[in-house]
Amino acid sequence: MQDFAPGAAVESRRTNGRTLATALLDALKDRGARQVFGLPGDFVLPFFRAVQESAILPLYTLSHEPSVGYAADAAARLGSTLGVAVVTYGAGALNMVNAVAQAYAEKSPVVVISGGPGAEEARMGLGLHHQVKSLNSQFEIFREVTCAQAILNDPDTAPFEIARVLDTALSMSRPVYLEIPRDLVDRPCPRVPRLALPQADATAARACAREILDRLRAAERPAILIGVEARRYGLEGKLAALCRALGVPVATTFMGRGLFAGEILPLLGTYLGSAGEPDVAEAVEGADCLLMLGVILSDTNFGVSYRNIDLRASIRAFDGAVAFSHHNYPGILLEALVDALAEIAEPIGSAAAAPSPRYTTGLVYDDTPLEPSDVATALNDLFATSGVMPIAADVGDSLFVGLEVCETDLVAPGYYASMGMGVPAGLAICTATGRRPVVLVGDGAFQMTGWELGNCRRYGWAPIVLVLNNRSWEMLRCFQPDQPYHDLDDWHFAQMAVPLGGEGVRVETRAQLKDALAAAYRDGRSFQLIEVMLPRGKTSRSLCRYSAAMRQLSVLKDE
Ligand code: TPP
Repeated sequence: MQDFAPGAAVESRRTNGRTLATALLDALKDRGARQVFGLPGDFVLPFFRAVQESAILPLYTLSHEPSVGYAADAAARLGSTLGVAVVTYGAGALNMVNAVAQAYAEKSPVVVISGGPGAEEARMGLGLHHQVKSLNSQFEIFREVTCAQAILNDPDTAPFEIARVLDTALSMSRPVYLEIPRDLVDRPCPRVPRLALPQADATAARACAREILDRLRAAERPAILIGVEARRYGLEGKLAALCRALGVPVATTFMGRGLFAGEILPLLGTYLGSAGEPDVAEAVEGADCLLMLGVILSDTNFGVSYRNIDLRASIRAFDGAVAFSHHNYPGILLEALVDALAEIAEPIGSAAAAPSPRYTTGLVYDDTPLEPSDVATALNDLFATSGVMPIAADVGDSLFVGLEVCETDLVAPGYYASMGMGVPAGLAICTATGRRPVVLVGDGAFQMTGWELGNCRRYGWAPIVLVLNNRSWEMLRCFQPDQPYHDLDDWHFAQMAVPLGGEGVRVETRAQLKDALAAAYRDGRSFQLIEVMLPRGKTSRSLCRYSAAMRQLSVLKDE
């Protein structure tokens, strides 16, 4: 938990008509939140009314709480800022735990706001509807998946509590939890203060930067690997400049895919170990000094190759600390380190701004039945003529098809890997960026949250949604072949599009896919669902390589 200096609050005691709800909404907006996603219930109705009537932040309701959490998470990732998810007590909030857990694991600052029982009803001594074990059960559950929490049961202390919790979310880039008793929502409340955050220790950051530069200079084959903290803290521009100044080859992690779209730097591509491009693997694994900036040490980032990376020869800056050999520098935020490195950066290598990696283009217009990688080729063709679009990819082969599409903004849960994020993240792209996204989602994941497309018409959203329908949980079949329980039925998703307010078409050949994509691109009036029919037992080239590499690992050898 963040350690704030007591008494550092610069606080006005006057309420000026401000209520607990509007004080919270103003504080969210001041700290960068741009919208609220939610699903109401009786414990949170007073807060919903306040959100609507105050119009401080626009409100978007969705149909199921997991989607609310995923959308808030995606908005946070896209804007390098707070995402907001508002839900009711118990049935609502607990329905969102998995999405918040994912945001925690992947360092996304989602603010969970839950309504809660009022003071009077808490004193009744009766079990309240939506209560689990005690009235605090929900708080305790969220304590595990958030980095700061508060129940705002005292309007006098609420401003400080809100500031403490929201500023912790921003500085740690992890989710937080706020519960508002429903009878306190409209109570007068002073403005939420700006707290004096602990200052980064610039001297320590400079000392650390000097040591890092010495090590990079002494190395024969230095390399830089960059992960998601670069986006979470809005550092892509600074990092691109630093890498250009150093002239050291750079790769992004699997999770960091989509970083630096549009930036100029010596970027080799995405590091995927033995499942990825050999030149990227060689640069990262062959480095005698690997500088890892903002990288989560996860199996998806390194699992297919960890035996090849010498962590002793690496420098790891993550979660506010820097570690290498037996040295540890605590309390150094990534931005402070990047700034300190930029002050002293000098050319170490001669790696120049690399031309973008090549991606497959030129899908032949014919009657050949489709395979998964054809989807990426068709998108590359579309983007080459019409400009790139942001992508939201779900878990399954969609994630790997996304890796075969040229560099563009990508939202995908590459570590915790919960299915169901694709469509809600696509909707978040629509509202958070105003850009039209492409959603890549398998039929299994679409069965979970695809219905959220029914909310597009109300808000004027028009994503292009590619449902990769192989009538199968195909990714699991890669790890465990020949089991009938991986089979799914054919749900004919395209036929559901019109009643949901969009357009749908089912495609089976390359020519049909090309035509459907062109038509979907032209028609931005409503969501466009393209149901891409794919054979069971066939995955993208990237997933083939990844699953082959994973199968080498002992955990999967027996399957
Ligand atoms: N439940 C959740 C919420 N997340 C998960 N990752 C899983 C289960 C395990 N899982 C990983 S991939 C997968 C499953 C069930 C299958 C995905 O199927 P689909 O969306 O059809 O995509 P495909 O694998 O066919 O490309």
